[in-house]
Amino acid sequence: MNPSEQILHLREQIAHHNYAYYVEDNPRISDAQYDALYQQLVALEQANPELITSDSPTQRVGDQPLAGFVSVKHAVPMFSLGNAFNQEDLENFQKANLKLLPSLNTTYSAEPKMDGLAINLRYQDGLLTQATTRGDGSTGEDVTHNIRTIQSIPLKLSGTGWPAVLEVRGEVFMSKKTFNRLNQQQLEKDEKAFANPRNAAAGTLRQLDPRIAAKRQLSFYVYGWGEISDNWPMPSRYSYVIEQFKQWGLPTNPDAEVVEGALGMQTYYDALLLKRPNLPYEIDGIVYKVNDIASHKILGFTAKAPRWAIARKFPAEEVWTELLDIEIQVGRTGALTPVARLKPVAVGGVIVSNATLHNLDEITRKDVRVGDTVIVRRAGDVIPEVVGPVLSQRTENAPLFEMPQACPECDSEVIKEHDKAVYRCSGGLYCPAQRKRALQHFVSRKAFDIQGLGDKLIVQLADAELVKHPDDFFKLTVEQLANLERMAEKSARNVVEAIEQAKHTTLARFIYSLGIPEVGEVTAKNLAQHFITLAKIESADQASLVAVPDVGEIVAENIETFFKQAHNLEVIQGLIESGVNWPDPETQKVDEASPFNGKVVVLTGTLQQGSRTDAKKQLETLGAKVTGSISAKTDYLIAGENAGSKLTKAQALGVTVLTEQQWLEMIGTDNG
Ligand code: 9MJ
Repeated sequence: MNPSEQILHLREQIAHHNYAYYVEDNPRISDAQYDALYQQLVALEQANPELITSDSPTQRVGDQPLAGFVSVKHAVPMFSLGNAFNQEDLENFQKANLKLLPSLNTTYSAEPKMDGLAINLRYQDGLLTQATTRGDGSTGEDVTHNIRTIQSIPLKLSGTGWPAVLEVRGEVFMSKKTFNRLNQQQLEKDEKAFANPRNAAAGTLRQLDPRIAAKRQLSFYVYGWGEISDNWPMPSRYSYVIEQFKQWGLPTNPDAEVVEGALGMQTYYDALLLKRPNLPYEIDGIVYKVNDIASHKILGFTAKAPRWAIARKFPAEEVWTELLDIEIQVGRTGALTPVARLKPVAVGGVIVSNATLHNLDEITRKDVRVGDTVIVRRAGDVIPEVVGPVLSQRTENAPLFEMPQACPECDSEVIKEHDKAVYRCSGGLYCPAQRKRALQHFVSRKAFDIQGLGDKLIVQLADAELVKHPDDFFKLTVEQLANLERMAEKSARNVVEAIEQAKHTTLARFIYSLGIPEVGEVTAKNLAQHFITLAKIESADQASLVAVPDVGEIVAENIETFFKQAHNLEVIQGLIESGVNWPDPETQKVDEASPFNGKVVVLTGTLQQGSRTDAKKQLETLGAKVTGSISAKTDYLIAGENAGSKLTKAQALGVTVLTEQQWLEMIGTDNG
């Protein structure tokens, strides 16, 4: 053999042993023998550098990091899958398909749903030329340099008969074993551990330097395809196509099976759920695909996903851990929220160490006690929750949880609101926790919207007693800010500048920023629109407050109480003296200019945006007279859904009929 033939022979042998080792998990030679083959190849290539080609196993790992990632548009979009959560969903999936295609062959490919990243591999004339991430489905990123380091992915297809262009798709993932080893190493290096194998795989593909990916040892299983040359005679079944890919050296999932009908799907599910803990990789469900490919074309796609495939998700994962403590958090309005401090535990792909327990009723209902072993559940991206205690593990005399009688932050008396599960600290703005939350609320996006004043900085300012009340923000100097830890002079300047800018606001934002209990953004807007001036809101009584849309008796009481407190009035005074301002009501008398001022209006049908009572209040605010029946004097009928006889009558009398949408557009609140 000449060197060229020798090199080709060695590459084939190495590819063959790679497959045996990485895909079949069944090596035929020892590591030392493999290394000898590899070194022989390296030596031959060094002696004959003109014979080095990109598909050589010596060329998997480039030695130069990339400068950046390049976006690539997919030749065929990469779709996602619809979800099923139970057997009934699967039966409906099959029923819907049978309805569209009564002759459907209900044989399915059932495959574990790998929890990794979808990748498109492009082979041209059998050589791997490009690997791209899914991205948003139409455009992904070129990660060829990292994908080439995955030993189980052939750089060159084996066998014969592949189409000139072949794009295969599948999942790049990290095995549980590799993941645990990687995290061990991360911790030894004092670096952050990855929350789950999926994040570890994603983090690896995001590396610009392929030498990192090479060390991390990712895996790959093929489960689909993208662009394929037209002249390739595609087999008639999905499972045959996957089998063909396997013949060409692409790794396929050994746990996939062909199953029959809804019953077959269920049997596979039951079996895989039992196998799940012992699988070498993480999965989050099962994918079922109609096996007959001709049917794929007939069934087609919905707006989001193919009709011929569906992902059945596994139920939320539950784990046991220890409830170390129940701590109390104090909110902006003084509400005390019990929070479970848990012994950190991995569940549903994240490490959980806290979970809200909501309130005392919830704790009593679940009967969780400090020291209990508790069940923690996390479904999908949902916030983790404590399901309840494992009673068999409870130690004797586990203490019942009680709400504190004094605020843990300021020692003020705790008051239980009648008829409600809420316990509140009575300290008001004397309580440092409430004060910090109130200050955070004051600068938040929908209130004064002061950029650069983050939660942490506010805690620093409050602890240093530089800001006690909202008006103190406007007295801050660059020097004061720059003296705080982790605060550079330039940032300090920017913050002061942002505070100065924020002085120009609107009455609605101003009201919202005060943090009156249960007065949110919408109520604040309604109050501003109804009363026009702050002075009128401050002096409003119950009766005039409940005339405002959205304002019921409780909210009216909260507002009245708030403006009776001397310390609140002092803060408002302070704000105004600091230069806080909003446009003069004289120049914004939208009411009189409103198209409803002086008009007679009737409401009918069901409104989507709120009750008819609220709409009536709002119309009255705009100067309209709202009546109950249609007459020749009626100017407008606002007709919601299912409008009946009033609509007919209005049409007969030639009264202008507005849809809810038209009405909202006229008053300029159609998009909130
Ligand atoms: C996973 N994640 O294992 C698909 N998948 O098919 C399998 N994903 C898929 N198939 C079409 N086994 C789109 C996604």
